[in-house]
Amino acid sequence: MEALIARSEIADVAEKVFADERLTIEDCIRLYHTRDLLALGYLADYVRRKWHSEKAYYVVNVHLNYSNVCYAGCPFCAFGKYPKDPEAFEFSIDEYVERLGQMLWDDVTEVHIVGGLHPKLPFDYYVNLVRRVKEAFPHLHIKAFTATEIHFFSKISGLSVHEVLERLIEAGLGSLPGGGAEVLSERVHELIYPRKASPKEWLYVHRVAHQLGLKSNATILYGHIETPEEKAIHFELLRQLQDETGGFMCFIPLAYHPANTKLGGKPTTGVQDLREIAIARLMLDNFPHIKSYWISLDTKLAQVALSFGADDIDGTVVNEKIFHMAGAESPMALTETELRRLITEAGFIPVRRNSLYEPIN
Ligand code: V47
Repeated sequence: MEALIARSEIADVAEKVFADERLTIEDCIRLYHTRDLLALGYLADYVRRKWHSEKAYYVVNVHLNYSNVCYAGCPFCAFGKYPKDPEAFEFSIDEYVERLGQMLWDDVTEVHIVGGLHPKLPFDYYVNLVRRVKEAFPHLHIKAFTATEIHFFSKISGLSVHEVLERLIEAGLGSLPGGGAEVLSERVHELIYPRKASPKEWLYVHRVAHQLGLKSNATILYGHIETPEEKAIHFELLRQLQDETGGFMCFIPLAYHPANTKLGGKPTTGVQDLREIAIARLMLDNFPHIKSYWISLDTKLAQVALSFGADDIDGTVVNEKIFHMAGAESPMALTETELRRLITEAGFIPVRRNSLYEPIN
């Protein structure tokens, strides 16, 4: 294979990868244009195996949104609804805890909690939500609120981002999910998520979270109006912050799903999806984990992505709404047995993990 790589149009980038040299923004743009998908995949797999050898991780978790009410109105999103929309919902804290209880079985170790930017709920609602979930289910790790929500809580409460995070941590927050980054570009921000945290604000929340000892994830939403240059800068910004703090655990490329959105457009293709996973693995040389989120890629491609740089396949999930409202045809849940089978059949060793990537027997 290495002889084939030497003849590939990305042979010079390959040399850097084998020499453990950091790729540049220009290298990244080249990788977005190469037709040599197998060479790209081989390089990403090479790096992935250096980090994790044959291991591929999964988590036994559930997702439960507290509300889909959102005033931001981002045109790529089919999940958020204005308050008067017949599909808008919000749970009281009692309802939330009850519903969550119905979804839990003995084995679940994580709940993923996100919502929209709700124009009316006070900051105390979110603190109490975390506190009540932790009191009711002390063994659960609470991965909650994107940096966009944290930034919004700071605006509605008049507290600093630091104070908002301190109060949530005190209530039982365990880590931050990676959503809301979209593409960290001023142009993309202005065009498709102008009412939400800007790239600088999103990065600031993660910086403060890391300073407070909270681990977090990062995402990119690809396949809409963004350019390869913008994605390369997205990686560069994340890589710089990670050099500074070391607080990111995992990066998750999210494929844009256009159904029921104002932005519309076409779904991504398999080649594009594998390219994004592989480039993420090569550019984010200081991120331990790259996730092929099966909800977004569907199970078959998420499995193949394990050979294109991904080492984590996320979890059992249950009750996902953001992608399914935008047309995702992936199942609503997978069992632990199904996750293990996907990983094993792909030639890797399944490792059940907790939310901080510690193996669980
Ligand atoms: O930030 C919204 C994206 C994200 C659409 O940290 C869409 O482990 C595709 O961040 N098509 C939220 N994507 C989901 C998220 C996430 C999911 C799973 C695990 C983790 C983690 C994080 O979903 C949003 C946005 O970028 N999104 N609408 C859409 N139509």
